[in-house]
Amino acid sequence: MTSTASEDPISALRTEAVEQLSAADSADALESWRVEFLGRKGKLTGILRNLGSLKPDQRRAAGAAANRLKGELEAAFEEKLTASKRSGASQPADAIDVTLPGRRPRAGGLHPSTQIMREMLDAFNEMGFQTVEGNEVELERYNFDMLNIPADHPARDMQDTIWIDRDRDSADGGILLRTQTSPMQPRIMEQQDPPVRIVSPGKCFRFEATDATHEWQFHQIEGLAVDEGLSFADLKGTLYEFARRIFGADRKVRFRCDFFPFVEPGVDMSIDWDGRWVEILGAGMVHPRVLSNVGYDPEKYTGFAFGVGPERVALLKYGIEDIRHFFSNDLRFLSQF
Ligand code: FA5
Repeated sequence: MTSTASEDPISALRTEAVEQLSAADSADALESWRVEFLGRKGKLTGILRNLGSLKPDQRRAAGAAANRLKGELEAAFEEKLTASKRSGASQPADAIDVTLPGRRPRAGGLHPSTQIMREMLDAFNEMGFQTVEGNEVELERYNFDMLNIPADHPARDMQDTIWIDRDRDSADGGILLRTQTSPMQPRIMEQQDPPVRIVSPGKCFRFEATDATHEWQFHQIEGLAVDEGLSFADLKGTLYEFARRIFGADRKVRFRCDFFPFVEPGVDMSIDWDGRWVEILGAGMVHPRVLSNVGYDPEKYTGFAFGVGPERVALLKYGIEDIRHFFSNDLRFLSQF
């Protein structure tokens, strides 16, 4: 309803203000209403300012009516504001609703590779192996030459790899992303005299055709023990114990002859996966030439070494069907661990 010509200005303003206040349905609309009617330049203030132009007898009555209207409108505004706050109309859409039941905040977690690596390292640490961190960017000399893999050796082809600087003019050869954690063997032996008993976890990179059990980036844990009188029985005993701790006593384990230029003899170890053998590590007795390369006396010392893949171990332990899940950053996979 709008004002009629016969209404006095105060009654007309009351009618207009009440109508518009009841139509104001948001915090913004309420604020606009307040400015329009009660603000410093608002309509009611305008009426109050004009009182001076009235005759004295009219001025008193009009002043009282205008002040009464001001009180009414302020009270109506406060009431509407409180009601709209209670109903949530004045809250932004993303405000926290304190009436909802509590929800657990989403916490981050350790990557499954990190979890399985920690479990594996714990097992080796308990057997007396000390953890040593290594570097992912490696010199050709440590990744290949010191490990008895000269430039023309076919074993290099199997790990044809990611070079950072291949044709560097240096006695250390080129620089590459390491293809295995085995370069930690000569690095550690150069730094200390026997006895040595270390495990070294870290990432490896290979120019690899990927499939369910092969990724182009993956982790390995290198193990190395060198002392007087170490034999192949020590190697087998250590790896059997490791498998028992990770997979339980009932899981079938298989050793087979394998070739790695830096061990002699060499083996690989596989674990039964529903009737199928899946290789988890390569190992062997440290080659006498590798011992000589770092200045150890191969007549006096012997040692064993192994390189085990944590993602392969996790496949078998948790029944994951494809190794490519590990680095595809899919939360549906990662949040299961
Ligand atoms: C080696 O890398 C040797 N350095 C292991 C070794 C160390 C032998 C010390 C003797 C003495 P191999 O390429 O087989 O070997 O890899 C060892 C393990 O790393 C594999 O059994 C597997 O568990 C893991 N691995 C190798 N390639 C991949 C790959 N592409 N994706 C995922 N895991 C891999």
